[in-house]
Amino acid sequence: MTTSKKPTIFSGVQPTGNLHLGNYLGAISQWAVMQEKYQSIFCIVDYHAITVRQDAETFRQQILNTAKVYLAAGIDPKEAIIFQQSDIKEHTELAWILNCASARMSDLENMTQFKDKSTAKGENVSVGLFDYPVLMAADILLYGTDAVPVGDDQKQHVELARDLAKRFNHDFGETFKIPEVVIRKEGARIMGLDNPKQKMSKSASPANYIALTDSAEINHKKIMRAVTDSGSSVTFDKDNKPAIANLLTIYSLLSGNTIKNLEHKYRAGGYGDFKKDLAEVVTDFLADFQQKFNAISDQEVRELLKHNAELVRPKAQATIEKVKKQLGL
Ligand code: ATP
Ligand code: LTN
Repeated sequence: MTTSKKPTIFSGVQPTGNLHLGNYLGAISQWAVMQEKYQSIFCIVDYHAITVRQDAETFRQQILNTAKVYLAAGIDPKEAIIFQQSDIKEHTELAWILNCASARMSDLENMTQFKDKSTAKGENVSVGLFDYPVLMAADILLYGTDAVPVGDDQKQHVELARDLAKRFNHDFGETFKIPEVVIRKEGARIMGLDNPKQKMSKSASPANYIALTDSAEINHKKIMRAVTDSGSSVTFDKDNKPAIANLLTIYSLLSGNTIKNLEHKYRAGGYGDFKKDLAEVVTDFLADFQQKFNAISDQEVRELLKHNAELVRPKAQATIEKVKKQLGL
């Protein structure tokens, strides 16, 4: 990976819960498009996932399944490097160093995701959940990342990574590249089917999301039951018709049809026909995706992850060496 002249992209998904259409449309599908032009590194961020309690056996399988999702979404293992975060101890090492040298309590107190997630968990919040964005900054900065393709909700975390890198460079000498955030125009924030005011989330109830593993029957039910807006016209209006705007976005991204064309197609039909057709589009997508997912064995994934850890390790080590030197360690 050191020989490539292409700019580097780095991104990751937590191997928890059910990955859903929001993860796919907001992040992973975008990676597949970018992989040709960039030296691409896609991480399974298992250390982030343990900020909340995981069941060990389920977790082990979820880590493998997340790699399978990347592959089924079209990430080419010959073009891109898929690896497991906990295989490279330099991630936690750099996180600690950034904790001490660059991150401030006030930086982290301002993170909206922490505020949301900690409010939801009440008293039972780990220190790791608070520190989560610093580990994310370490992930990004270890590899000299140029760009970070993520969904809209992660923008604030990437901005923190930029700030920490700048602060470190200023205080200890030029060390880190400053990464750019990349957010796609449509699909950056897919909303929940049961509540179009909140993002689709795997931590919500199953009625909120379409999981990439949902059967045709379940998917059909979820879409037919998805909340709609008052009125009956299928028009894209995020402010006044957030539910229909969200369904139109999903339809458009999965079918390749423009939103304008879809509005025209359903101008006379009302919500029923529109939802029925959308359910079919999503079902076709899921069938194809699941066929690819199921064709990949656990063993294949284990070998790929093991091999790829060795590909990324030298760069991570070189960065840590440089950082330690700057600090006198
Ligand atoms: P949760 O679904 O529990 O809120 P999360 O967003 O905290 O999960 P991940 O599942 O690790 O964490 O997110 C992986 C990627 O998917 C990130 O780039 C994130 O921005 C993107 N993503 C997650 N939800 C959505 C969504 N509803 N719309 C668009 N992108 C999303
Ligand atoms: N916090 C991210 C996952 C993540 C990530 C990263 C994304 C961890 N490390 C580095 C991009 C780059 C989330 O989506 N929840």
